[in-house]
Amino acid sequence: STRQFFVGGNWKLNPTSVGKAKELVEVLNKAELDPNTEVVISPPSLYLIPVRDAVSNKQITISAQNAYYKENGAFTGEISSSQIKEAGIPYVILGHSERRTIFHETNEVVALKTRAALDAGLKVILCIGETLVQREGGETTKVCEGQLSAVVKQTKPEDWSNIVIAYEPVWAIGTGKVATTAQAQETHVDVRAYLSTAVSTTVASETRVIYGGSVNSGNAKDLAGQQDIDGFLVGGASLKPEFVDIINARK
Ligand code: G2H
Repeated sequence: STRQFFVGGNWKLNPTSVGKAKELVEVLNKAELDPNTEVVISPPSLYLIPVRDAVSNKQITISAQNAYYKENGAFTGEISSSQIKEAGIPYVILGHSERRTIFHETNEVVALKTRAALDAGLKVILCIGETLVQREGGETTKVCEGQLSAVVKQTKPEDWSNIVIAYEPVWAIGTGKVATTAQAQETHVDVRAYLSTAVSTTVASETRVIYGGSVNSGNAKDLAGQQDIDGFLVGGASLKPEFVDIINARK
């Protein structure tokens, strides 16, 4: 396919100092990265600018982990997509399951945030995924489609060239329980089938659908070999040297 392999490092609320954040960047600056992989690292908001400045390898770009849907105003504690864009940060992660669960973000809020980010000129890593109860209840497709359809309502087909979908089954996040390659591939096919009917066949074939949830250097190659898995969103392992092996999973 023509879809460029994409590996994102979602640092979440880590590390605990800007010095440690720069050390993580240093490892990547010195590493030999597959030139065909798009690499995006996502530090906490406070470290976005120092991390941006510490990156010397042009292959690596930066992502915020969240952004509010208003540009400015009385929204204590928030940062906006236009501020992120202005700071030279090209990406934002939206709809991560931790945002949805811990911070009660609905599909509609995630869709408004996606609209605002695209309007500000950011590219979006849009996270979707089902819980264990939902998977066991046979609701995986329905849940993912509901999360996507809220975004479809806020977007036009041309917006999707600036969206990367991260399929992250909630039961596989930080639990060490990775989805089997077959389970991941199957859901990625379903996501594409949905995009094909809800948006267009072009968007379905050109949008990158990446997998997230306990990806590590041990399982990355097998997952990366699947036809519809276009890369990864990596949490825990993005804080370790093995992140380089995940970036190089197709090498
Ligand atoms: C899923 C993933 C990164 P981890 O949240 O978005 O985290 O790889 O630690 O499961």
